[in-house]
Amino acid sequence: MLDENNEVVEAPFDLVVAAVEGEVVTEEPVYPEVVHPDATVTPAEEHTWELSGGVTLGIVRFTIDGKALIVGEGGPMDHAMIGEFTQGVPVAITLSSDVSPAHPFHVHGQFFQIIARDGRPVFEPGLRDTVHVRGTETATILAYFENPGMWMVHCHIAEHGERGMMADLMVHEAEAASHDHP
Ligand SMILES: [Cu+2]
Repeated sequence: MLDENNEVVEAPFDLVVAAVEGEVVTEEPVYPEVVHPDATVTPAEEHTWELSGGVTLGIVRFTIDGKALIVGEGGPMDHAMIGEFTQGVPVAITLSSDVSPAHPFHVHGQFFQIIARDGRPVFEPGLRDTVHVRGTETATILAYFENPGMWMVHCHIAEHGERGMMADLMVHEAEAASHDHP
């Protein structure tokens, strides 16, 4: 330790004894491969899903496009349909939140890139299955819809999903579209 004149003085007792043996090796950290947004992809359609919520008659509801999309007639997993898409046809979807709670919004079975927030292009590389929509912002995703079938979309905060921010979407197989050809 040092005294008031910056002279080294013997400590009255050992504070810490540390020893390093062997050779110090530094390594570059390993990052996963980055998938950059594909600027050549033009979405075939543009959709907006309005995320909102509030208290009505003392009951908290979280909504997409103004509706709590759990229908509930067939049980707790009975959801309304939010959209129909075609396999391999990319679609831009703007998730627009007008209330303060943030929504980590999850799309089952599909991958997408986050291409804009509040309408401004952003660089958030990588394929995602969840986009964090901050309160009172919009986030635009470019979804590739590569996996056909019926898939769930929902806020990943369980309370929000179970109180309405949960729906189904349908991705039709690409073959169905090609039947038009002779
Ligand atoms: Cu949420």
